[in-house]
Order: sequence, then structure tokens, then C-alpha cells
Amino acid sequence: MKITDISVRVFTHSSREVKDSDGHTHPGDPHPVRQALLTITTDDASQGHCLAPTEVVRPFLIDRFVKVVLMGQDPFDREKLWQGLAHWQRGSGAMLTDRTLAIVDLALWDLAGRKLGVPVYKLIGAYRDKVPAYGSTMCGDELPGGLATPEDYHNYAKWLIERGYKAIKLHTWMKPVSWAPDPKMDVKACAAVRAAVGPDIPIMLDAYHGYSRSEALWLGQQLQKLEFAWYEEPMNEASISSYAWLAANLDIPVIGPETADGKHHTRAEWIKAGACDITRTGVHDVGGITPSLKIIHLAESFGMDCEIHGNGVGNLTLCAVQKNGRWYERGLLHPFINYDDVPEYLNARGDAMDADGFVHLSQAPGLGDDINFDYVNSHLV
Ligand code: XYH
Ligand code: MG
Repeated sequence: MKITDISVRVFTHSSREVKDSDGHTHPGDPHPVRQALLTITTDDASQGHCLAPTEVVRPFLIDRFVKVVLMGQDPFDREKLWQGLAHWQRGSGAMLTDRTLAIVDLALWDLAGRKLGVPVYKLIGAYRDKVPAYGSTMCGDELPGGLATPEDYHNYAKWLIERGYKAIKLHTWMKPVSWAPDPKMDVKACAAVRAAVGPDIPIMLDAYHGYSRSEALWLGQQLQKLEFAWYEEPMNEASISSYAWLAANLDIPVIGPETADGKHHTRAEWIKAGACDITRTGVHDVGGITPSLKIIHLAESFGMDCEIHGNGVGNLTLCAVQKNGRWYERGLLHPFINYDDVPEYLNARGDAMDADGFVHLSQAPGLGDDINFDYVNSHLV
């Protein structure tokens, strides 16, 4: 088999999610947005697909890097193709990011699954067919009845448990919220959620990622009193030594890195430095399933859990092939948005959750996105 075409379709659909000035997601009014669908095609007409932000698969990146590495190659040579793209990153002037590598890698995995007629998680080697989900809230806001007060978090936490979630992770208030960040308000929200769900539900905090060591330490000490399950990204993840100091001074598991560059290499350094008690990967953070498997196995070698960052069928696939991780991060969630709604460009959600809080892996060949190709092709830009 040889790769003969790599194409990108850009289409429009309606969204209720908006980004703030710091890149955090919040609810908004329905508005048209553009999304891309990357497709890799071979000489026997096999195809693999992956949905993507348009800029991540813009023509310059596809022509200058992706096609140079992939065209004419065997699509089953995923390790060789991923290493080839990763090599090009250094000379790309920071234009070829892990986000692009992830889309290409996921499309190659999707192609393999579709060609062989198996779900990708089975192709890799399944550990489980369903994964328990935690409800991962959007960051706090100033929307009346949204996530504007500790009471709002309390009320939403009760709703999340009713919906079936067996754990909850808070993202609290961050800039550009006028008075944020505020560790004391973080604690009030965390205490309100603990009061809402009782002592047996795991709760995690994904904090403002710019706290100082002293702020992060104090906040972590309060989370220990509330018996939180893990403590995520309270400081800039570029400072491994700060996380090693924090983890050494806290009992609550410190998890990371999520956003630090460097893929499996950085996670190896974090583990070596004692900067985390649980490590973390997500397909979009490190360049796809291929490098994420390296991280999962690295963590396992140290007796460490690796919790997967983010939603989507690529991350759900990782959850299904690992023993050393518990949760699927379902979100981001907000009282104003029904996350269970099916997007116009899909025939079904790839992470539908049952009443017991489990997300079941699709048994369809490929990665698991049930793409509505008629919708995509009738809404092309
Ligand atoms: O909006 O900053 C944020 C959240 O932190 C989000 O980017 C991300 O999904 C996350 O951190 N999940 O754990
Ligand atoms: Mg996070």
C-alpha cells in the first residue's frame, strides 16, 4: 500500500463554545465556526480521517511538511512516518507543532483500523471496552447561574452526579475573570463541591497555571484537607524543579505535565525529577497516539499512573488500552451547554456516556468518530 493523497476539507457548523483571551473555553451563543477534516488516501482507495482545527492542517503545513514525509509511503509505517514528522519540527521554525503531528497520526491509525476492519483500540491491544468518565468543568466565569460562584459549582456538582459521573474535576476562575486568580476562592469552590457530593466521590482540581510556589503549596494543603484525588497544573509547567519541590511538600498526588512541550522526553524528565506522582498525556499535547503509548508504557515502568488529557476518540482510545490509568476526561462541561448533544457533523457522539458514568468504545472499524460525510460535503467552505 502507498499513500497517494492527503486532503483537507474545511466545513462550517454551529458551535456554542467561545474562547477567552487566555484560550479557555466558555459557553456562548450559537455561532458558525469552521472545522477541518483531514483525509489520507492510499493506492487501493483505503482512507483514514481526522477532524482538526483548520489552522493545524492549513495548506502550508500539509504541503511543506506532511506530504513531504508521507506521500508514496506505506500508511502502516506509522512509527517511521511519525519520527519523520517529529524530525522536521526542529527546522520548521516552530510552525510544525505537536497538534499537526497528532492529526496526521490519528488519521493513520484510523486508516489502519478501517482497512483491517477493527476498532483502533483492539488493533493496539484492548485493556477494557468501557471507561469511567469524570466530569471536567469549564473554567469559572462571571455568568449568573453559570460557574460564577462556589454555590454554582455546588449545584452543578450535584447535577453531574445525577447525570452519572463518578468523579468531578474543577477548573476554577482564571484570567480574564476580573478578580481571578484567587486561591481562596478556589478553595471555596472545591469545598462547595466536596459538600455537594460527599466523601466518596473523587474530586480533582485543575488550577490556575500561573500560581507561585507559595500559592500553589497553600492551595495544595487545603485540597489535602478536602481529600482531593489529584492536583493539576497550579504553576507554569516549564519549571520542573518547582513541581519537584511542590510534590515533595505535599501528600496529594501532583499530576503532570499536560501542556509542557517535549513529548515523552519531558515526561521522562518529570518522572526522573520526582515532579509528578501521576503523569499525563493527551493525543494533542504530544503528537498523537504513537507518542502517547510511549508515555503510558514509560509511566507503567515506574509503577506510575498516566491519566489521559482531553476528550475525543483519540484520547478515549488511549484510556481503553492502558491498565495504569482510570478516567476519561469528559468535557469541558458547563450548566449552559448540554455536552450530550450530537454535533451536526457527527451521526453520534464518540464519547456517549451511559447512566452509570461509563463511556463505551465504538466497535466500528477505525478510531471511532462516526462522521456525517454528507453534512461535511454539503457545508464545505
Ligand atoms: O481551559 O485551561 C483550560 C483547561 O485546562 C483545558 O485547556 C484543558 O482541557 C485541561 O487542562 N484539561 O485538564
Ligand atoms: Mg488540565
